[in-house]
Amino acid sequence: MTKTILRALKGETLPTPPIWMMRQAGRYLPEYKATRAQAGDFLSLCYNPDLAAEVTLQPIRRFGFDAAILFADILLVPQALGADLWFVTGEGPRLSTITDAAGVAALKPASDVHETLSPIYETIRILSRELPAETTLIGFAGAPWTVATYMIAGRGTPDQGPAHAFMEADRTAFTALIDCITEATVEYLSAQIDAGAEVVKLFDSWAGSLKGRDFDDFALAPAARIIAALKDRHPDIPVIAFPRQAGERYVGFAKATGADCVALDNGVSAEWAATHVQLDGCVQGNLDPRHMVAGGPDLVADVRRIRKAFSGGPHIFNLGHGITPDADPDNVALMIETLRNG
Ligand code: 1CP
Repeated sequence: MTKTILRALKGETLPTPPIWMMRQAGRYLPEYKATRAQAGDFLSLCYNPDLAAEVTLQPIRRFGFDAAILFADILLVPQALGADLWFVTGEGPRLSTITDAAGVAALKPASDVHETLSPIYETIRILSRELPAETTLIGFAGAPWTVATYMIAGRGTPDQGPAHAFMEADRTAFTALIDCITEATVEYLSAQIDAGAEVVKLFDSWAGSLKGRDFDDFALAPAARIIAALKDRHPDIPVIAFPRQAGERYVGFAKATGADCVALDNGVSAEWAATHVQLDGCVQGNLDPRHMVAGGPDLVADVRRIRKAFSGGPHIFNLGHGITPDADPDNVALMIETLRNG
């Protein structure tokens, strides 16, 4: 029997949509915090295949999600390309910055990324052995624009200002950076698939700050290139694209990029997306992550509303963005129980 997530990704409309959750392994789970403490810092956890596999499995054991997502981070690719990367507790990631064409030219070639990233492939091999037979293993990478915003600013930014400024100052050098990340991402995701990932997802968390031609050139085109290269090497592996906060640009995104599924944030309504986006194939997501903090009847009502809105086509249930550290695991259980038992 084919796994439910793979069936939905092939275009099947299922009576109960399969479910997983962005950031399902994370700080809202006490068992994650315990393993994280054992590993030391966040990067040591990412690069420790046994412990990374353990935290990937924790939400599967606790909740029985239909998919597991590899535990790693989108910022490992910049590190593999030669950037310095560290995490400041309570604040987030920090990287050495790229400020001009010379900085782009100094990056390592895409084919070199495996040297740094090989422990990630080992995590995937462990998970392929240890996951329950019905659970799908999802690999992932950041989309080039989102990864570039961190490489340029050296940290997360509310408006991606430094990346926009670089783009305006030197579009050629900026395009070279996007091309470099694009090639590295093809290498990385291909190797994840070779190791056992059954689906891959591209996270373009900051796609919403690209408009017009910039969206075409730096969100749509790189995703299309990555997906075409992956389909060439691995024609049967489905790809989920997440151009977060793309708004109206969600329309036609799957067709333009070749993605098998588009992940929706909670800034668009499920009813709108059902008529404008789901007509091209599978959709995923859309539940406001704040429900995982607040719970209660509003959570139950929204799960039912989203399920109903997407019931006419292929759908994978998920949040509109990652679950937050202040979420209550009981609300996750309530979401799953509402979905599966009406
Ligand atoms: O302290 C901790 O334990 C670290 C918190 C944490 C976690 C659990 C970070 C730091 N990364 C992760 C894991 C992670 N990151 C996963 C694992 C799989 C899962 O979903 O369970 C994934 C898919 C990511 C992807 C990721 N990392 C994205 C894209 C998705 C999104 O949330 O928008 C982004 C933007 C990052 C960068 C990053 N890594 C970590 C933080 C706190 C951030 C955001 C930094 C910022 O913008 O300020």
